Amino acid sequence: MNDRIAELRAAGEAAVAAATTTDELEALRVQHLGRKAELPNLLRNVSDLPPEQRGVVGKAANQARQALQTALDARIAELKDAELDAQLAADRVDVTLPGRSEPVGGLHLLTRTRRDIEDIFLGLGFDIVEGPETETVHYNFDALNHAPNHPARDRADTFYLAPSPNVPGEDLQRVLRTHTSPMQVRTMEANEPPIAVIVPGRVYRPDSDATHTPQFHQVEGLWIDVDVTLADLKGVLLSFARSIFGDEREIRLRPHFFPFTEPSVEIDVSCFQCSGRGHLRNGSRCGLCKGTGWIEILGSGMVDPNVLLAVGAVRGDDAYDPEKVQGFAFGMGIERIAMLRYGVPDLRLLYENDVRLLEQFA
Ligand code: 2NL
Repeated sequence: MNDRIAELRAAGEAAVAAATTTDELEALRVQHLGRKAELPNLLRNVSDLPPEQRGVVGKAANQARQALQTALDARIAELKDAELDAQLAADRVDVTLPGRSEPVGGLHLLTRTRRDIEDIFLGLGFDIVEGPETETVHYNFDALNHAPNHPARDRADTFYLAPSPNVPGEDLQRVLRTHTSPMQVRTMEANEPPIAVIVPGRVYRPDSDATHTPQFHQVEGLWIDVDVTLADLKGVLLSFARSIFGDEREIRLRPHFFPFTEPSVEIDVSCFQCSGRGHLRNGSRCGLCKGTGWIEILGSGMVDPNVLLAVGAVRGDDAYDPEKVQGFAFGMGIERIAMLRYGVPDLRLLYENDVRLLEQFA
């Protein structure tokens, strides 16, 4: 009996030593120590032996079983380590390598256009500020020289918000801002001249067609100092037009009206499709500028003294006295600039998030 036990132990230990995978070892455990294996059965049946053999055989079988168990555990631990090392080596990736796929996606045309506009004005010395999308009627209209009966103030002509009487300080009538100009006013209230800022942001108007959405994006700008003139307006906006539409561009100023500027102008850029000729090389009429050679890109003007006076009234000083300082302001729709630059025929394409539109310009 003891010989058989020694045999079983030796065979088991040899098999364990020869095993090369944890799966193999699991099979060996079942084979040598499982329910149907010989050694455990031997132990289980020790009580059937004659009393004088029970102690010796039981002890030897128990030792053999424990030895096998220990050998199995040790070998399993060893192989698990080795298998993990091998797995880690095989799965190793160099996270510093550049990606292998073609670049996917890209910035939205509106984001790219806004950033390009921002870069140009940063280069000209302007700061960028952003303001709230809901504004008081004071900042959106009154402070900007919009007369009390101005049509843009009509309830049917813009989005008013229900007052929030429970919020302290929220007892004033608010609107979704119709332009970013309120932030220029806030900037003047908080800073002495000279100031030169642009204000990009979302604005809201109740229009909806191929070239108008109820929500769109604007960049407005303002430069105030003791001697800023219409010549500066022209120089800055010519520089902008050339940066964004090409070095060959010219601009022209057409008289216009805005409530907050006097005089006011609309600015056209010479057509970058027909180089301002109004017709293409084959003689056909240029579709982009509709044969005029000019494309409207933004509105501008010298800040109306009434706007500076309203700022002065809030500040309670003469820092913005219109006899001492003056300046110009301008406003443009980012959608319009993006559509012109990228040849997008319908404004709504910019909001449908069809990747085929984005991919064309990636
Ligand atoms: C347009 C025209 C414009 C302004 C915006 C402005 C702001 C202040 C004072 C005076 Cl604080 N003016 N902004 C001036 C002229 C035109 O925008 O067609 N925008 C899309």
